[in-house]
Amino acid sequence: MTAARLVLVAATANPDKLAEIREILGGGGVELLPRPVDVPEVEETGDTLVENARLKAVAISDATGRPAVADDTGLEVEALGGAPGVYSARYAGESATYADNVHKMLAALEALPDRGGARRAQFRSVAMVRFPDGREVWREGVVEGSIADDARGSSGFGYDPVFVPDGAGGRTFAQMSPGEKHAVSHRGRAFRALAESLEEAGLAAGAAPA
Ligand code: ITT
Repeated sequence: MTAARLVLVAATANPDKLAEIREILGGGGVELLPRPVDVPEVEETGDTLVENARLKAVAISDATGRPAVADDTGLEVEALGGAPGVYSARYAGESATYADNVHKMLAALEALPDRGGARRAQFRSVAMVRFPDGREVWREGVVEGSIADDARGSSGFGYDPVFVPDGAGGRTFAQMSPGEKHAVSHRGRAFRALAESLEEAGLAAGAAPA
């Protein structure tokens, strides 16, 4: 007998993130539906990744009456006091492009007396499922690394061309295949842990269907 799949509506409006979440969860006990286009953009007014993930998941779950899954992610750079962190999407302004954000980060590090030293940094993701009855399950994923001197590579998105994860031979995420990135990334870790928790709670395939 095949276990029932848990159907989740994606809360992300970022197609690059949606593609990664699909790749990471692919083949498991979760089926992912795209974010409905008629739901207005959610203002990310929280001070933490968990608060912002909750705002996005609640909005989509309330609008659709179905369980929703959200991802909130930040890049924390030690020499910049943890910035851009929760403001990663709008680091260089409300309508900043990925390139604008990368440029601002490299310039901010270059302006420091020792160019930011070892440029230590980490990506942090919170992956959260919210059910229409108010239950929620969330997990966090972190990957440590450093910020490169210059942008390198063309895979991935966002800050990938300047993030060098530890243990990958000095390559940036943008110089790795999607599978290599997901194996060690913040998002890969957060969503694999989330899928495991949903399974353990009997909410996704892998557990006996209700
Ligand atoms: P949603 O809120 O609609 O999901 P968003 O792009 O606003 O989309 P976040 O608030 O989580 O998502 O913003 C995080 C930003 O950090 C994102 O816009 C990218 O610039 C960057 N980012 C997130 N994940 C990344 C990754 O895996 N690699 C590189 N940069 C990433």
